[in-house]
Amino acid sequence: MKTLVIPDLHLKQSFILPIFDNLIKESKVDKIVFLGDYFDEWLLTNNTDLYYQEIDYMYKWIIDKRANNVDVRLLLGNHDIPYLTKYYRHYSHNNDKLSDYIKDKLFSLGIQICIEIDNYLLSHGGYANNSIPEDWHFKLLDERDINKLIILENNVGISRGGTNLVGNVIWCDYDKDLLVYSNEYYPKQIVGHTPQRKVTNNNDYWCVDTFSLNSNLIPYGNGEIIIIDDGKINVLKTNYLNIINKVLNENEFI
Ligand SMILES: [Mn+2]
Repeated sequence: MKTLVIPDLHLKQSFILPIFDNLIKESKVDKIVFLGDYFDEWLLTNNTDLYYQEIDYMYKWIIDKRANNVDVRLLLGNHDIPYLTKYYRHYSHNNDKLSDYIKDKLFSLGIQICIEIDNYLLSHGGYANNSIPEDWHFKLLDERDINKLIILENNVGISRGGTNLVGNVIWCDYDKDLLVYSNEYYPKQIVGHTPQRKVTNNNDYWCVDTFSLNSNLIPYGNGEIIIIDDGKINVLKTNYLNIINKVLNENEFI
């Protein structure tokens, strides 16, 4: 079984997702897991139209893949939670109508906190310090989970400006939490959340957040991605840098 893992997109769905179309067909990808953080990009958090455009694009793209028998799963990132709870952060858009729209789309696609694939535990930030996923983390979220999400989002680790010693699954920093406070119960994990120059692996803790931009919208990562192929991780190069540089140079972000 082949699983394509797609990290943090941050409102760049409409030019990143097409990169995978040929790969999915040619490599016969069976499953796709998104690692969360679909929303919010530096300097663009007031651009309401961009939020609608990118969630609509992603929604249609996923429905199309599912129609072609690809099993697509969505995980939840810290940048997605404010649109479910309406507790907005300084980096969120703060429009209730937009939040209702996003929540409807995410719940109808189905979204969860973590998933296990070929003995790898996949989540947005990771489970550090021997923390164990709760049962509800593996299930599709719904309205009844909102209060639990509020608690999860309010418990921030020191690594990301909070007071908890170690970040939880939503906030866990790859370098400062997961690699420092390991997890003997889950020694194989795949996460996004912490921008990387390239796909990074330390003792089978993989961080694949290679699509993130600097605060001045300069690409930080090289756009590599991974496919889990029957338990083996294959790192693949993409033409992400060409595409993102063209978009940025020609100012195609709306
Ligand atoms: Mn992110």
